[in-house]
Amino acid sequence: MNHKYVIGLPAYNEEKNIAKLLDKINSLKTTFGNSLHVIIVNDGSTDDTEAVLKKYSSQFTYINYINHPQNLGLGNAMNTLLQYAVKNLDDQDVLITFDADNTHNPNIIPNMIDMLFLKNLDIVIASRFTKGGKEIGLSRIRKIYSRGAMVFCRLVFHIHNVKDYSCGYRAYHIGFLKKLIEQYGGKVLNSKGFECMVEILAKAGKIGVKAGEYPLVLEYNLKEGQSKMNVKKTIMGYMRLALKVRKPKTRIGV
Ligand SMILES: Nc1nc2c(ncn2[C@@H]2O[C@H](COP(=O)(O)OP(=O)(O)O)[C@@H](O)[C@H]2O)c(=O)[nH]1
Ligand SMILES: [Mg+2]
Repeated sequence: MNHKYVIGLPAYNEEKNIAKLLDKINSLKTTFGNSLHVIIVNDGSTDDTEAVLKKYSSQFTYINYINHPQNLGLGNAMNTLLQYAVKNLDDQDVLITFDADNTHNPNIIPNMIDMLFLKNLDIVIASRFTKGGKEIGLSRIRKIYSRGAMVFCRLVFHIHNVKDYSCGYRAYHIGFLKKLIEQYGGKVLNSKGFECMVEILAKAGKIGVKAGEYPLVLEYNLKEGQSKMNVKKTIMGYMRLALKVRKPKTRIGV
C-alpha cells in the first residue's frame, strides 16, 4: 500500500529558522520519495516567513502552505493542520507535526513512522522524557517549567506510555485522527494557545489511544529568536483543560 506522509508545520515569524528546517526535510526525500509532502500554516507572520515559503514551494512541488491572513494562535493553526489532514488523507496515511523553529530534527521521522506501524499505534510522540531523549540549550527555568508540565499532565491525564504531553512533535495515524475529530463533533481543539498540544492528547486519552514515545533530542541551541510561548497563559490553559476535558457526549455507533 502506498502511504502518504505529510509533515504539518505551524509557523509564526520563523524567517530565521524555516529555510534551514526545510533543507533538512528535503534530505528525507531520499527515504520517502513521492510519499512525502509538507504543508505549513503561516499564521499571519509579520516577518519574511511567507517570502521563504513562496521560494521553497515554487522550487519544490511537495511543499505547500496555507496563509492565515492574521495571527490566530498556535491552537487555531494546529486546527487548520488537523482539518487539512482529515479532509485530504486516507486512514492509512500519517500526519507528522513539529515546530518550525529548527529545534526538532526531522531525521527521526522514519523511526517514528516505523514505530507507529510496527507497534500498531495511534500516536507516536517524540519525547524529551523517554530514555535517550534530552534537551540541549534550554534555559534552567524552561527546563523546570517543562518538567512541571510533565508531572502535572501525567497526574491529571495519565495516558499509558506518555510522559511528554506538551511537545508538538508527533506522528498521528490518520484513521485515529478522523475518529477523534468525529467523536468530538468535528472539532477537537478549542485552545487558542500552546496548551492545544495537551488538549489533543487529553481528548485522545478519553476515547482510548494507543500511544508510544520515541526519544527526542531537542536542539534548542539551534533556535534563532525568542520563544513565542507565553508561560503564564499556557499554565492557565493546562488548568482549564484539567477541569474541562471530558469524554465526548455522542459516540459513533452508540
Ligand atoms: N501558527 C502559529 N504558530 C505559532 C504561533 N506561535 C508560535 N507558533 C509556532 O509554534 C511552534 C512553537 O513555538 P516556539 O516559539 O518554537 O515555542 P518553544 O519551542 O516552546 O519555545 C513554532 O513552530 C512556532 O512558529 C502562533 O501564534 N501561530
Ligand atoms: Mg519550538
